[in-house]
Amino acid sequence: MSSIANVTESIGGVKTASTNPKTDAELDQLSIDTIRTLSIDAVQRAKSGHPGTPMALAPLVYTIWNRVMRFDPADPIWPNRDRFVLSNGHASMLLWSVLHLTGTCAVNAEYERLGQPSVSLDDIRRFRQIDSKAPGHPEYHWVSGVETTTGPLGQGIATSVGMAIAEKWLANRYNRPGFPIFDYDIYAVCGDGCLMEGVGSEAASLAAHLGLDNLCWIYDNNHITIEGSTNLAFTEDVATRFLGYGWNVLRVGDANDCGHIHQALDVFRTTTGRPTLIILDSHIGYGSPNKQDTAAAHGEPLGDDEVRLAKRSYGWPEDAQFLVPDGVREHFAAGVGARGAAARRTWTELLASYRSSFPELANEIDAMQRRELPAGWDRNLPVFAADAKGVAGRDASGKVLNVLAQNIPWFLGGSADLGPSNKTTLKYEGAGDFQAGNYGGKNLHFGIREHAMAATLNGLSLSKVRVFGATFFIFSDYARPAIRLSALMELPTIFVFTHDAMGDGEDGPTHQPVEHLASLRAIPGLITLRPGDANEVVEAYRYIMQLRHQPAAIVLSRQPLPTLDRARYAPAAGVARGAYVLADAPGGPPDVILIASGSEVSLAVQAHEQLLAEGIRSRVVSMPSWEIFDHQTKEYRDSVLPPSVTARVAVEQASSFGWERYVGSGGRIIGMKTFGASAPLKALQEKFGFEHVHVAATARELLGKR
Ligand SMILES: Cc1ncc(C[n+]2csc(CCOP(=O)(O)OP(=O)(O)O)c2C)c(N)n1
Ligand SMILES: [Mg+2]
Repeated sequence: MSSIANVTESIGGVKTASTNPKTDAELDQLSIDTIRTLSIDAVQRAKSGHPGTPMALAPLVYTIWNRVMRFDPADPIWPNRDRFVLSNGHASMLLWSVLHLTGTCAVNAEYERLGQPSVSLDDIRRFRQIDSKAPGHPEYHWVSGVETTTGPLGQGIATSVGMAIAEKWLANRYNRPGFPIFDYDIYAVCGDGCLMEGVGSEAASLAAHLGLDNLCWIYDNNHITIEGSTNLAFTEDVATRFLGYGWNVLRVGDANDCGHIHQALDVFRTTTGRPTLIILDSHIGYGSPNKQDTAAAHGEPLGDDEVRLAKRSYGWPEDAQFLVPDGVREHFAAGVGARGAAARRTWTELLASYRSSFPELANEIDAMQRRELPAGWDRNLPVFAADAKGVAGRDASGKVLNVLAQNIPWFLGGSADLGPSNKTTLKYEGAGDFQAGNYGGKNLHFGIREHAMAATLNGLSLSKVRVFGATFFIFSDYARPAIRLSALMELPTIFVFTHDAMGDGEDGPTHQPVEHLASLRAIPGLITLRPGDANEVVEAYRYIMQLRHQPAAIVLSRQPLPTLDRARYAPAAGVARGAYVLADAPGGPPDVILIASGSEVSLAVQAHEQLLAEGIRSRVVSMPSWEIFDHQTKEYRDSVLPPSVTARVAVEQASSFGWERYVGSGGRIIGMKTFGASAPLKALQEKFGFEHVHVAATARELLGKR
């Protein structure tokens, strides 16, 4: 209300060069109201969006950014910047406003600073329109300054826990006395939705267990969600819940009280040993006389009349649109701009002298930031000798992970309490467990929290640490929303899934994945790999580790798989092409092609030998990854699956869904059409047709040779 006199002087671009100097408090209010009105106008112009929460939280976001955060708008990827996560992503206009007003610069996918604004006023005018840098929800990789993609409620706060773990790990490895190279904080703003979602609870529990005192969540306690009052479905005592987890819980009773908000943030910064939750009482749609405190303010434009009334209540010129009054940009430049630039300058100087004292560590930091691997990253990878009994996929994986984690200092990971079964435990001397008091450990223990594990892994990936996380393949369902986000964000997160099919037979259908491969293959950008023997496991990791902007899921058997004789069959290096001719009929094209992945590869090879002995010219294609194969040249794909050979059989212990694309209308699919059953593996293989005699018979039948 204090800002009207000054603002009216610059309506519609007709500026009357005010000579009234504004006080800091006036500039604070003007800046806050600018965030509010930009948000209101953008939603109104787009005819869609969420105005109410930006109207309520503008003072909070203003205080965090302009008073507290160490963030340099000139370099939004400076490694030691404080992180800001907007977990209630529907309030994205908060972020677009502040990125615009701070003049945050754009960076491209190769980490080059482009010098142009990340979000222009024109982008805000085109909020939610095609190609605007102000999309509906915060999109990492699309808009510089967005630290993580949010929108699916709960993901942002869960991801922020990974960012906090990363900071602790980085500080432990790289800081030296007098060299606090990593000492940043993570701020995450969330709403009722984030705190209702299970993933938020999993992550909160883990954060407190790990004592992450670099993490501050601010909870927008507005008692409103889409359907109306939180009395409908959310009446728990949030403060008591978080105290129970072990958080430091603070309360700020008025979301417009920047002084108290600032004080609470200061308390967070001096609190050690536990994360902080600030419960902030707010009024959704603050300033809108008819919509404040109602669900109507959540997700629809206010309407022209109500926009005017809201602006009037702020003392804003009622007809001005997308107005950034004189002095606001300068106020951000003098606040976060100056503070961030100074902090980055000091840090850059610090890093320079660190580099002369600790050149190797500095090089690691450089490589990590560019998502490069250190020289020799793949030395000593195991080679497995031919062996009919063979090695379980998970065992081969465990050996590979233990080598990679020693070669790549910043490669770490863990499991959702299944380390001994997933074989993901890093066992070499000094690997250690990541715990409060031992933030240098490389074994992460996520507990039985698959969803938070996957989101946390994304937070670590966003922090440029290279990570893997493991569970049984069946429970990838519990992690799927975060797996999807890793693909959407183009992060090289690695998901290790063992017990890939019916290998733990007796556990029964609850533990036997069926549709999971198809569902992961359906996620754009995710690389799924189901290697067929131990050497394919090695090659799968060799491929995965070189990914910089894509997540991967490696799907591994519980039971031993024969290690194929690579002198007799093609080298496992073919994995890098997604599918390759493993075994062929000599001299000339095949009559029939058997295509298999994982445990079914050796089955196909057995069937192939039998068919060859019968004089049938068969070929075996090992196909660990559809996605990689699909990206090969047509020439290569046609050389593996010649279009003229239409007699094709696909064998995979998973839903048959989708295999038509490789076997064509004339082919056959030996897959799953039902759930499995509880029985020893052998009985299941027999019941569901995963036997080489059945594969051979299917091929024969296709060729009309019974
Ligand atoms: C996982 C998930 N479920 C549902 C939604 C749809 N949705 C978006 S906002 C919202 C209500 C959120 O309420 P709250 O977090 O209190 O936000 P406020 O309206 O207070 O800003 C819902 C259900 C979503 N974005 N993500
Ligand atoms: Mg709410």
